[in-house]
Amino acid sequence: MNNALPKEFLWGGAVAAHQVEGGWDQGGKGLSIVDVLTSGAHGVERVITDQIEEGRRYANHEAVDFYHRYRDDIALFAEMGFKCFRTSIAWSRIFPQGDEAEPNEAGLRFYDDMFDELLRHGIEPVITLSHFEMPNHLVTQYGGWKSRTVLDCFVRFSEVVLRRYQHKVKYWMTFNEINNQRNWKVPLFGYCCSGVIYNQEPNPEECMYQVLHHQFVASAKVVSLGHEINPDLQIGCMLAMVPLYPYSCHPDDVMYAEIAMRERFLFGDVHMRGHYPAYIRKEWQRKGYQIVMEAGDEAILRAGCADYIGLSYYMSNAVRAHGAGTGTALSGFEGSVPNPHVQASEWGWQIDPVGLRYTLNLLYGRYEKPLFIVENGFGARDQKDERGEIDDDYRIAYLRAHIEQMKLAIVEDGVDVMGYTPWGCLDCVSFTTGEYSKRYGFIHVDKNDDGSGSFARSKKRSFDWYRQVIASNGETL
Ligand code: P53
Repeated sequence: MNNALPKEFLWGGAVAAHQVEGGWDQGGKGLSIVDVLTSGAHGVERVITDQIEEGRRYANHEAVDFYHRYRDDIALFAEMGFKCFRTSIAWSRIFPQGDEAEPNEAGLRFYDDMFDELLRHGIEPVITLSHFEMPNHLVTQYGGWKSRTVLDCFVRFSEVVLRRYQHKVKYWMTFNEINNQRNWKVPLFGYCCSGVIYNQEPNPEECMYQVLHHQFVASAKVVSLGHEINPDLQIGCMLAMVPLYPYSCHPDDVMYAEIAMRERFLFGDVHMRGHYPAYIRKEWQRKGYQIVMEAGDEAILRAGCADYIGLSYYMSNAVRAHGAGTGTALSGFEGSVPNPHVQASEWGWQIDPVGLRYTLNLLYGRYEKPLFIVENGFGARDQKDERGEIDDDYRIAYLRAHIEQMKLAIVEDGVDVMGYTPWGCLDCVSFTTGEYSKRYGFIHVDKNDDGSGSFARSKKRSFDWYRQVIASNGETL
């Protein structure tokens, strides 16, 4: 049996524009929805402030200053041997308000230069079109993705960047973790996915499905358009894959978990099969939801199936049919209960490497399309030792265990995995909490929650470890 990973396997790292770039008001960039989102902490919610308020902290304004430092950062990625680098394009750099007829040339040039720098080092850019941000104007003026106008604006934005970068960027994804907003009770998720705070709507769940319909149609349009522009482009969807296990072998738990998993599969089903599955039509009927669709939408969905599934995997959750009610916000599912067989991080994320192999098999079995692990990683508080170094063995242990399981999925189960890009390869601003202190990187950034710090970069112990992993194509773990 061949135990080696394919030689073209895409090792790399992942971030998102708003979590690293900073330069929030530079190069003609418009105000983005994340520019009015305050810093929080574990247990302290981030606040959506409509406009920038004095005396509040907004970590995304500066983030880790990648906007000015990307050349040095990319040199470090190259030193680790990255084959690819995943980031996103900030929509508000290209269309500051979102509804202009013409794009902002300075914004386009920034990404041209950054992509050129990657390519010069032989690093393939992997680009998400929408990663938890949009021009704020599209929210104040149109109500975010509730509006069909925003769909058109997004397609225009996508067309501009697909055309402009078609010879520099081959791998694209439409909406980052589109399924997070299924958890509509947490305001942050709907806000960042779509610019909509669902629990302020008269019927939050119905509204969420309407918004999703707009995004599914937008995604399918962009896939078709991208293939027209250049048939070589690979355009994927992107799902947050937190598998929901049955808490026990009680048939009710097993059936409960099956139904719970529809909160994940719905998204894969529409993106990859090009139509709404039977269970969701039944749910809409049962609840009396009227999802407005235009003539032609179904044909658009059918024609625009995504080429691959990008996925994040950090944790698994367990669900229980009876006597639950301790649901955690992250799983988003009412019946979720702590899994006694796994341990959780300080932020309550349950660590489960086998769950990655399980997830890859689940997705590959259902869709038989290539998978790309575009996020995986361990958020932790790193401490410098007396020599000023960070010995992040816990992060190495987490990544090693997950890579081992990924290899089993590829080598033993035959799952087609295109690549692996650990999240936050460069320390960045946490999405859920807006902290600097929840760190994922191989590269440390000297920046703290109170705003102090020089932005200086330094290598953690995991830096050399990951370099070896890549150099050996996953043999030396
Ligand atoms: P932070 C939940 C479950 C899995 C992934 O998160 C998730 C979430 C939260 O929505 O989000 C992804 O920084 C997301 C990134 C984010 C990363 O996880 O809160 O795509 O933007 O930074 C890690 O620790």
